[in-house]
Amino acid sequence: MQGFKSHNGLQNAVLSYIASQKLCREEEKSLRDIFIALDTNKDGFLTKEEILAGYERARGKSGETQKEVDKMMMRVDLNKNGRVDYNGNKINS
Ligand SMILES: [Ca+2]
Repeated sequence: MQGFKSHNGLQNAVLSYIASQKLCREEEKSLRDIFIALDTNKDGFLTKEEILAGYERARGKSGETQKEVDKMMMRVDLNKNGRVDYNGNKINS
């Protein structure tokens, strides 16, 4: 999975995608690629489980991984529905 090598890269990508809706086309495409790669059931949303699975593919399984994903979801899951919407240009909030 190219572009998905370090968890910092992933976390920054997800957080910056949420934080800024004004990405250039190339940035948006590469972030969407990451989201799409993580969205294993292809429903247009990333659940915590899917993000965690992506982390574990990149880094291996550990308690730390779980904690980091928990933390990240608290920041990106703005409406607390347990998932991140990457369809369209706006994140649900
Ligand atoms: Ca999904």
